[in-house]
Amino acid sequence: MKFETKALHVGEEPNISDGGSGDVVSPIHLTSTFARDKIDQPTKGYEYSRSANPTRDALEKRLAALENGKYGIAFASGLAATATVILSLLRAGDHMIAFDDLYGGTRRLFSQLFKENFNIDVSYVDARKVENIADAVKGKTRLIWLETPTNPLLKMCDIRSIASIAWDKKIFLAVDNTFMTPYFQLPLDLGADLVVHSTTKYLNGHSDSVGGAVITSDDHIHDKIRFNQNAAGAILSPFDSYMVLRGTKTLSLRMERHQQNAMAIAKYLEGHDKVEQVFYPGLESHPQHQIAKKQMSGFGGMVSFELKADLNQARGFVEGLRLFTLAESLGCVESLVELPALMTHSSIPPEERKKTGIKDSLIRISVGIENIDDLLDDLEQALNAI
Ligand code: P1T
Repeated sequence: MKFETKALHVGEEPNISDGGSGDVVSPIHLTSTFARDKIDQPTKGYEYSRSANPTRDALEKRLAALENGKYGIAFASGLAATATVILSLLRAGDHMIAFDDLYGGTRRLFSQLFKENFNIDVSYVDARKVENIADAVKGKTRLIWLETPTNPLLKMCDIRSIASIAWDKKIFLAVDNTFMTPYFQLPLDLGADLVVHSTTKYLNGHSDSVGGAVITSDDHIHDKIRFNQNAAGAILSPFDSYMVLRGTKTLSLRMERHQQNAMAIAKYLEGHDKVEQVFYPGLESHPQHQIAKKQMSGFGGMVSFELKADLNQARGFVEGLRLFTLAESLGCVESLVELPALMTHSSIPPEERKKTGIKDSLIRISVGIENIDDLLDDLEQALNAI
């Protein structure tokens, strides 16, 4: 099956023969526990909803199919997924390598929880240069963690080349595919061992659910993460599983529209005299446009740009937008805007932000699926007001 077909059918086959009612849409199995005939084993395969639940199963099957993986595991949030991966693959004293541009909350988790409390050593490197990854490998390196494109600067790295280093050195490679979604990028096909998602974003797509996921084809990785998810408990609820399942059905249509609008906005901003620089993988001016074309089948809906302005003027600009909602998060149908230095990346110390290139005048927009003319009009009035 092709992507759009899998997004509608995998995990939600109507059951009309085997005593089922023929629901076309997966029911929301709100039960916390499951009855059994005999004490020895669960009669229908389910015991307790932390361990497994039919609605979550349906979503996990679909996510696995969309990422071309064998297993999907759905979590209570993107960070719950990330934390469970680290708890499952690393031990105290191990080392990991991470892209130096990452969602601020992911970096906070690595540096302020795993490093401080569990002595997990993290080297942040500019993964745009593959040699930087190779140079950072040490004896105890167990994991490479990438976002590509990154949050918020839309930097990219070559997944296939980094996967070959990981393979050679027997290090796990995890790629956070939240920005591109499997519609535009398939990290497992490029050699990654695991894909991680914040389903809060494009996969659900409607700003009404917080969730996360891990997808892998590796039996050993799956078994460990599945065991630890049950042991530690960071599961996605049946209701949220249903929401994400529903969201995936229109993912392909939404991503096409997000991208179309984002490209138009990136080009508009690039030609504006109050804009210093625009970061969008689809622009030919993006220094890594060739990598984007090589490993992605589209460029997504996220655009960042620097204003020729100071922090106060940047603040005035984002507060002056009328249609773009000033809010954290991304990947939903409505357009959002935020100022990374004061919002999503404020937990990163200013000197680290500076090193990575996150300036105070950097604006990040998550381009929604509204009519493009209305979005451009809104940007125009707010830019004029600076
Ligand atoms: O918020 P949560 O579902 O826990 O997902 C965390 C996360 C993981 N990975 C990426 C690439 C992300 O962007 C996020 C969350 N990001 C935001 C809330 C944001 O506004 O950037």
